[in-house]
Amino acid sequence: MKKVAALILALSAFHLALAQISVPDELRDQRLQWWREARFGMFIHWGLYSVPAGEWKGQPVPGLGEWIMNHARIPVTEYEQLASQFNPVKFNADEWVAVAKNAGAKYIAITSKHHDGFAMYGSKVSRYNIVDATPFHRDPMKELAAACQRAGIKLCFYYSQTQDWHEPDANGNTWDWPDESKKNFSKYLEEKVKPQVRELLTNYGPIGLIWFDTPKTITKEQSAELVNLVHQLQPMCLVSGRVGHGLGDYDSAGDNQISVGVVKRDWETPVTMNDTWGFKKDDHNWKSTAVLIRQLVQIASRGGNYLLNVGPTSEGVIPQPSVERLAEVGQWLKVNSEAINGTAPSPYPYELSWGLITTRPGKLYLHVFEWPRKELVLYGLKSKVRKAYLLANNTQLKIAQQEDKAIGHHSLKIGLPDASPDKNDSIVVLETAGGVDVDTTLLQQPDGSVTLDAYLAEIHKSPAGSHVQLDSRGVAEQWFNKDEWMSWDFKTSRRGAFDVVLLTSEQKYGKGWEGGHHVVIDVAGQNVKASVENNGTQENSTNPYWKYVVSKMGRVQLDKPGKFTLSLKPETIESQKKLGLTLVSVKLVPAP
Ligand code: FHN
Repeated sequence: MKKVAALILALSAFHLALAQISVPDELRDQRLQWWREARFGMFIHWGLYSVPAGEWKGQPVPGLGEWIMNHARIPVTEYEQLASQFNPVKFNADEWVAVAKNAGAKYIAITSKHHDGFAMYGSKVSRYNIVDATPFHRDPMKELAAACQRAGIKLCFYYSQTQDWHEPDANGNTWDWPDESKKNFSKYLEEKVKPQVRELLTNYGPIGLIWFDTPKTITKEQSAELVNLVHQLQPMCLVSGRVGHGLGDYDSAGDNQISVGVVKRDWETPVTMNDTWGFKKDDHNWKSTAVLIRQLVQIASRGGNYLLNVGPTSEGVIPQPSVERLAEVGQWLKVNSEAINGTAPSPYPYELSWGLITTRPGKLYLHVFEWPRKELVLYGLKSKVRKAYLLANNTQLKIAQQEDKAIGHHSLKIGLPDASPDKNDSIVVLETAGGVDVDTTLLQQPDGSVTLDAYLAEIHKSPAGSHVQLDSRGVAEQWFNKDEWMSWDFKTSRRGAFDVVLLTSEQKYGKGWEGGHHVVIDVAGQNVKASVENNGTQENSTNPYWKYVVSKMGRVQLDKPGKFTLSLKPETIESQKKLGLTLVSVKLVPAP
């Protein structure tokens, strides 16, 4: 009898464990509420790495500042010495929180422990922490928690769960402990990660989110255990997507990568303001405020959150260029937050030539980056527009709405003043009668062009394998198989001759570009055969880390307005550089 009872108990424990992994959490939506409303947070990478600030033994160390221990293969015993030099006497929690608040950020996510393993809070689990191991002896997380409470900002903790270069059993330190077979990851997880996560969620009041990072070799069960631990300690605390195995409360896009198209799950992207996360004294490659605002809008228009990083110095100072840019973003948000916080994504699956759209029920916010003279024209909006005005100053705008039933074409003309209210992004608000309804077909735009993005293509994969895929930027890559091709349906409202232009992309992380592929483009019974050559490059509006390559392919004629299908089929694909064919979009540009 006892045996049966034990078996039943064991089975139910097993089922419970499975249930914890697979059952969707009903609290998830509640947890995400503040976060969806926020749309914008400030990331802080701060740790011992701010002492060397990118230089080791007089030599600059290339790469991310917070990775210096790894990149320079610094032994633990040497790196530990940095703690005695870390004394951030200029740290002032209220000032940091004020920087975030003035920027319009609604949450702060700060490194409580990065990959170097050093706890930036007073931990009883390991003496390798800011209170016990540095002359500072203060707990900045305690001070930040109090300052955030005062300012109404959510405090969130970054925690590196898998990589810890200070620990023999964790991932990552192959220079002090090269023998991977001796590593006992579970021991590290049980003895450091879980107790430290417990401390962070017990000693600092309500925490908005634990930002786990780089899941690497963690198993699904181990990720689930961390998720459960967080939710058990603070049921309303979110868990970032990088806890691993899709178990986070939301998805995380790659660093500095902005997801495209209609993204199904809640998502966030972390972005550097220069090229590093942790402070590096020689990194002055600051993104302009115009780019930062555009990134924020681009992410919001696709239903995501923007987590913009600052890397304070070892004295505890947020670099001035970051403070200035954040203040400028804040000035813009003071006028325009209605078009960001708590908004829903654009109803269009593609971007417009002049900018982007965010929405609320019955409202569209047209973010106009390129201010047209006198008039803005929007195609495809089926809802009746009751009113149009500038968000900045409430100026009412004249509108003319038309429908051409014969070709199912909707056009809205909005009269604009000559000068834009904002040099970066001026917002036109449209109030609609009823909900927002748009024609989601790919449409020819008011300037006559048609853009067919790779992420909106039908991808015809070969059963033979080696599949072309879309990376997180929406760029088609891994295209080595010439039997794989793409097609798009689109609608035009004007006839004419068009130049066919291909936009391909440099690959991420400086891997470069490969050309020389022969492709055939078919549309309206005509085909254009050409080689993909570099006829010029084009900057990407929100990401300086790769360029687009423009290839002029030829000319086609579309004799009447209507529906068309365009296909792009490779005849040969070059792969000497192992990069193959990429694709951002095919464009039809009205011929001069
Ligand atoms: O390796 C880290 C890196 O140092 C930084 O913390 C970023 C922020 O998203 N996350 C990892 C790389 O993706």
